[in-house]
Amino acid sequence: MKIELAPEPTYLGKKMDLSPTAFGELRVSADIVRDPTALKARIDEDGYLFLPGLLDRSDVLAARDETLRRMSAAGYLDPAYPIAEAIPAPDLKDGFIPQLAAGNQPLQKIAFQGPMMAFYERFLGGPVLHFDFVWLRAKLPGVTDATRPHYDIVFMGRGTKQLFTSWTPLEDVPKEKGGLMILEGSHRLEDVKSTYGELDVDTYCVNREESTDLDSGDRQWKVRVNGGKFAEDALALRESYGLRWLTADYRAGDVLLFGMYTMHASSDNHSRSLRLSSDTRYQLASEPVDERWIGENPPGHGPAGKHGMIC
Ligand SMILES: O=C(O)CCC(=O)C(=O)O
Repeated sequence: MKIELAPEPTYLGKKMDLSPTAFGELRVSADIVRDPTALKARIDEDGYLFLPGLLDRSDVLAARDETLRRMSAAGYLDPAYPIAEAIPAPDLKDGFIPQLAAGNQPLQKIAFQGPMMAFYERFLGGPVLHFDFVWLRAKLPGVTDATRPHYDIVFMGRGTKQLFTSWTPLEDVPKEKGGLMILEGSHRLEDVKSTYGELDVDTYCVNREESTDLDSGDRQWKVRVNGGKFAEDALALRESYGLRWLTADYRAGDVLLFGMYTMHASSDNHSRSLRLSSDTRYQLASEPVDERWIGENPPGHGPAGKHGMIC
């Protein structure tokens, strides 16, 4: 099938400012991948590490195949097209599919064995623990499903803050297909870190009478923390801070790693197919862990993960 891509990336249907002061390419750190001292200096400076080709490309594509096979079996794909084309079922509204990561051996292999784990052990300098939960995503074609700007800390900050995300495209993702974007220098925005960056999306106010969902805190959760996003409009946000959105034409095998206080978002997917990626988390095993994301059936953002507080 012919894949028609828009000539330029957009965010929620709006053209992005592609001038050099507003938009740029991620810095590649493949040359220092075996040098932990240089990697630490680089992530302190940039807030991220872009590691093209860290993973075996054929292993990554095997993870894509298995994920699509599961998606097809679960009715997420349009049966009129070959599975490999990843064309969404006409009524598909949400492509967040962590449930299809459980027991998905090819995906577990790229995320939790081999080069990914070896990299983290070298980078962190000791035995590494990964979250068991896998944020597996199939981002919808169109102009509604771009990821809104956020820090990861608000979703997973109950353990060590020395926690890292690996964003792993499961296929080639050119800019027009809506890959991840990093807001350059956002890990140094102290005003944002000390306000928004202190939130925990699973806390709720036990003393708010308007809530009808005190047991789960669900309703207050959504209202109080805005679903965890820092802003709706990535373009206005960039402009207000005078920073650049950085991204890349990703290839299967690449990994983009970043810290908990690095603002990120994604652009629109202008292809006809779903954009497949996973995001997974790693830390030193000796440090405290956020229990929401550990175990065979992690509680995640469900009722068991909620904390009541006086607001
Ligand atoms: O894949 C995306 O668009 C979002 C990923 C993300 O938010 C993350 O890796 O933390």
